[in-house]
Amino acid sequence: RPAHTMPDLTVELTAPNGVKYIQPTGLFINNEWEKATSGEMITSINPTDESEIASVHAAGPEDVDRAVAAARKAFKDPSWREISGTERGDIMFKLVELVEKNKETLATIDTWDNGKPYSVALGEDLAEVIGTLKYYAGYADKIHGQVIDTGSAKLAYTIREPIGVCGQIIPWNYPLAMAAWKLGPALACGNTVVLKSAEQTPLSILFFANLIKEAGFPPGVVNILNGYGRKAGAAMAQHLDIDKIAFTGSTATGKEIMKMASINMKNITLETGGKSPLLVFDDADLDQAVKWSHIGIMSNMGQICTATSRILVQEGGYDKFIAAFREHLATTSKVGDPFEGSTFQGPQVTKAQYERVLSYIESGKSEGATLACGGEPYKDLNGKGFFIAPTVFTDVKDNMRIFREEVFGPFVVIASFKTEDEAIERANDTTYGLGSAVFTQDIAKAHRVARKIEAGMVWINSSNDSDFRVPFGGVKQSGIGRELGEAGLEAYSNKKAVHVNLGSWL
Ligand code: TXE
Repeated sequence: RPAHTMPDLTVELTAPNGVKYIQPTGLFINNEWEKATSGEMITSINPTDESEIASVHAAGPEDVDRAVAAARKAFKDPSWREISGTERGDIMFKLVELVEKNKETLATIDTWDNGKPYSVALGEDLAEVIGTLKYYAGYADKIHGQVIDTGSAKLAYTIREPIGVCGQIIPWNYPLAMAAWKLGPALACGNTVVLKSAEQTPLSILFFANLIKEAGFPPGVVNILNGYGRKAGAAMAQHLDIDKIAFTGSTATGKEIMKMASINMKNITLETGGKSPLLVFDDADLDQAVKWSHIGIMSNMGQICTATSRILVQEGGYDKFIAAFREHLATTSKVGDPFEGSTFQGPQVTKAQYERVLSYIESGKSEGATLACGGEPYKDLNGKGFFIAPTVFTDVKDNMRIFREEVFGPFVVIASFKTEDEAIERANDTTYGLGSAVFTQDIAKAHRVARKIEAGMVWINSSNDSDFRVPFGGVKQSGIGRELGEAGLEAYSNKKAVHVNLGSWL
């Protein structure tokens, strides 16, 4: 039954920008809406004014079992398993069309639930969702093996096969975009999926689930669960009938998932935390370095895994950089209601994240770094909401917590360096290795540094300029495996080798 015929599993909502829509609140299993067995609910809070938006069902282990059984059945069913890549692509293109048609509603829900500016939700997140799904829809009929020449007595070839039932656990910073990064390659390769949204932001993906059904995916191919990490997420990571687990979130949780996933040696992709360096050399275009540094840490309220949160500036340009960065921040980083067109920075996603950032501000102050701006909650909207004034600490020492730990807020540390070797050494002196950025006009230096930096991604003269056609992922404790680009397809398919004896008779 469509969600709107099930009054107890939907609620009619009007968002702060006036958009009215029907919000599903159940668990999406087998293309149907279901209640959680335990009756447990999750209430979504609007981070802008701390009001309740809606409550959704919270899956427990029994519900995970049902979703996995649906996904397994769908994986074996000819209606998915035996169709051609072209047909899979057609269903995915239909989904792209439906997302395009509903993008304003989807962006509205993400802004309401997550707090990100509406202009960003629509112009960046939804554009990325559409672009990513379209990119992988186009790949669905181009996934094939190889013939490997092994001499005339033998024919050897490979077949690219889906992995099976994939568990996907996503975070709250880009609710729909993270879902698209994971669903796109999984579905293009012919897998079936149980996806768990983050408990902080369950709403948009539930609306998206209706579009999955409408696009024509057979029942059970995509199942979407709301649920807490320690209950639903852990049940997925330990499930014996899930073949792969893909996770984006904190490094600590990633390690736990890795342990749990070992129970049946699941294929695993992890994209975890970071403390990504951004190096500004004396010969850089200062104006560009300032603007990109700002985008690289202050966009999405600093809740970006690849945020370039450690800025290292060569000593000749250090003071100038700080002055220009502060100036740019003051004129650009307008904090406020995310539905206001001029807002650059909305609230942090939850009270817990807000308090976490404030605790790092305290840590920076007590460790003796210089507070160059911000350093306190931002109070405007009647004193409500999880807003933080964009915060900059300078003269930060490498051993300070704020230099080493991921803060995940509009919070940046700036330090100076003398030589190229020193910059590289300090950039690499971290347990993380996700993003990195280099600003210089010396082309040889740019590429030299890019090679030496221990990170999954390097931006030369930009920051966080990610693209769904290019592989994304980390080294060290920032993750395992790659998403996006062709690498995303590798992560969701196995290569089976077939050896045909053409004449090696015994
Ligand atoms: O992350 P968690 P949290 C970082 C960032 C942030 C910190 C804490 O520094 O401040 O993590 O955020 C599910 N078994 N990032 O607590 O716990 C959970 O339900 C299975 C970086 O929100 O990693 C959610 O769906 N699953 C990051 C997802 O994991 C579990 C994005 C992420 O939650 C689980 C988010 C468990 N035991 C936070 N525990 C990035 N890399 O972009 C939790 N989950």
